[in-house]
Amino acid sequence: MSNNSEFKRTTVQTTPHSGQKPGTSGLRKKVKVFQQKHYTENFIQATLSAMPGGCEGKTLVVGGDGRFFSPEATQIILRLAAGNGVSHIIIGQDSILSTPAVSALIRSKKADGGILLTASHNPGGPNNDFGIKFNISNGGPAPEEVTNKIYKITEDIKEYHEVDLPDLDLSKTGEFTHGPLKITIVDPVSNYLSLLQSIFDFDAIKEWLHNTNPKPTVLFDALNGVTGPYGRAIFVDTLGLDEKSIQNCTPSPDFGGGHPDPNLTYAHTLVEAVEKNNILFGAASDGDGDRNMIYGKGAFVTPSDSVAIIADWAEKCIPYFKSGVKGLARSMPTSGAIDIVAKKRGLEVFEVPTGWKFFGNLMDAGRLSICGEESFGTGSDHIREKDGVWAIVAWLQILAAANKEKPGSDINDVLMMHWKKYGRSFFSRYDYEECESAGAEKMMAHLRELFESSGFVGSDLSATSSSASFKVASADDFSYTDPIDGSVSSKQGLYIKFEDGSRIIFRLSGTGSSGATIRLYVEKYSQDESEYGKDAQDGLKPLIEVALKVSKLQEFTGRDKPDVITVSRGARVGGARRDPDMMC
Ligand code: G16
Repeated sequence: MSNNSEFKRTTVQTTPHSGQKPGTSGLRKKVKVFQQKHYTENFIQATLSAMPGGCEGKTLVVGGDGRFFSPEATQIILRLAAGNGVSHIIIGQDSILSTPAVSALIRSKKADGGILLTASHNPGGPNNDFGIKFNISNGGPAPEEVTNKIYKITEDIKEYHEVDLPDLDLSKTGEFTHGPLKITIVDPVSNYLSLLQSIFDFDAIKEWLHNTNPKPTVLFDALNGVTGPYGRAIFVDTLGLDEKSIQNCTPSPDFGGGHPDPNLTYAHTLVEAVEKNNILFGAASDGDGDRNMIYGKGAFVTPSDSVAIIADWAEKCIPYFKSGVKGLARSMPTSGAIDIVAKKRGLEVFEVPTGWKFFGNLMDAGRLSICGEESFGTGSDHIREKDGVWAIVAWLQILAAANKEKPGSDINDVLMMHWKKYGRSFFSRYDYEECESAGAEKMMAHLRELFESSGFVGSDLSATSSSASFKVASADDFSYTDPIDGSVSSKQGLYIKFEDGSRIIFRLSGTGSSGATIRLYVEKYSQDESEYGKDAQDGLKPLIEVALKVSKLQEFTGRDKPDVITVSRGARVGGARRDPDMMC
C-alpha cells in the first residue's frame, strides 16, 4: 500500500488542438487524430475540468466498446484522473463495458460520472474511428451546458495534470491501488445482467421459447461489438438457447473489419441468416450496445414503430412497468407512432431534439418512462442511455405475451396488430454520408432562406414523377425548450410539415468523424388498412421527390443517391434494391 503523497502530480505544458467540439454524442475522430501528441490528454483534461462540482475526490466509471486505442486511452485517463485528484475509478475488465452497462454502473455505484471510450456504430481499427464521451452522475450523456464547457476549455488549454503511473493490468477483476487511485475492475456483464433480470420476466420468455411447438428460432448478432458477452449471458446462459442463437459475439478492436451499425445495410449478416434459415426473431446491436435492430423473417421493425409497440405492451407484460408508464418521448425526426399510443393512453408525450441526452431531465423528473429515436435507439428510465439489449429482450417479452394471446404470433403479426389499432406511420431515412461540408451547409442555408421567404408556407410542392402535391403547413428550424430546466437548444433540424400531416426533415449528422452526413427523413401517416402491408418506399416516393427537389440536394452536394436507406420492410443501397422479394 502506498502513501498518496508519494505520487507527485505534475503539470504538462500543452497547446490546443482545434475541432474538439463534442457532437451529438461525444467527440468522434479518426484514431490517428486521437493519437496526436497531447490530443487525448487535452480532451480528458477538459472533461475533468468541466465536471459539474469538480473532479477532486470523485468516483468515475470508465469503459467502452473495446475498439482500437481503448487500452491506451484508458491508461491516459488513469494518469490524468490521478493528476486531477479523482479518488476512485471503476473500470470494466479489459476496459470493456457497453454504453448501457456504464450508465447502469454509474447509477448503481452512485458514481459521479463516467468516461466512455466509443465511437458507437462507427467502424473501428487503426484507420477508423475512436471516440470519448462524458456521462454525468445520473448515468446519462452530459448535457450541452457541460459539453460546451468542455469545448471551450479545449480551445485555449495550456496544461494538463497527471501522475506518472505505469500501465495498469486491466485484465484482472478486483480492487487495486494504482498510485493515489482506488481502482475497481469489474466483470462487464454481471451488474447489467442483474438489472435486466429485475426488469423482465425471463421465465415467461423461457416458457415461450422452450414450450412451444415448433420452437421459436432466435438469432442475435453482436456485429463483433461489445454486446457479444452480454448476448451470450442472456441468450445462451439465461434463456438456455443453443450456441447457434448468437453470432459475431466476440468483441474485436476493429469489429472484424465491419461496420457495427444495426441497420439493414450494415447488419446484412443477420438479415441474410434470418431469411435463409426462416428465423422468427432476429436482432442486432451496435459497437457499444446502445442501438438495436429487430428483424424477423420478412419483417423489419422500424425503430419508430419499435418504441411505439414497446410503449403499448409495456404495462401488460414487462414487470418493471407493472405500476404504470409515466410518459413517452421521441426525438423530432422519429415518426409520430409513439405520439398516437400516448394520446390513446392519456400519457404525456415529448418531442426532443436528436440525442439521448435530451431525455435525461424528463426521466429524472419522473415524467418519462419509455422513449426512442429513429436512429435505432430505444430505452427507458431504468438507465439514462438507450439500451440495445434491453430493447431486444423487451421484444422477446412482447412476443412471449403475444403468443399467449394468439399462439403462433410472429413479428409481422405484432406489427400488423399495432397498425390495425393505431394506424401506420410510414417512415424512411436517407443518409448521404461524408459529403463535402461546404455543400451540405449551403444546402441547409438554402432551405433556411426558403423557409423565411414569403409565400413558402401555404405553397404547394409537387412531386416529379406523379401528380402528387403537398401544401406546406409550416416550415422551421426545430428548437426545444427543456420543460424541466428551461434550457433552449436551437437549430436542431429543418422540417416542413404538410397539411395532410406528412413531414420531411433535413439534419446534418452529429456523429460522423469527417465531412458532413446529410440525413433526410420522410413520414406519412395512414389509417387505410389496405396500405398497411405495403413497402413504405413506394408510398413515400412522392414525398422523397419533393424533398430532393426543394432542397436541391444533388445540386449542392453532387450526390444522386444515398449511401443508406432505412425503410420499413425494404432496403435499398446506393439506389439499387437489394432483394425486394427477400425484404417485403
Ligand atoms: C447518437 C446519440 C443518439 C442520436 C444519434 C444521432 O447515437 O446517442 O441519441 O440519435 O447519435 O446520430 P446523428 O447525429 O448521426 O444523426 P450513437 O448510437 O451514435 O451514440
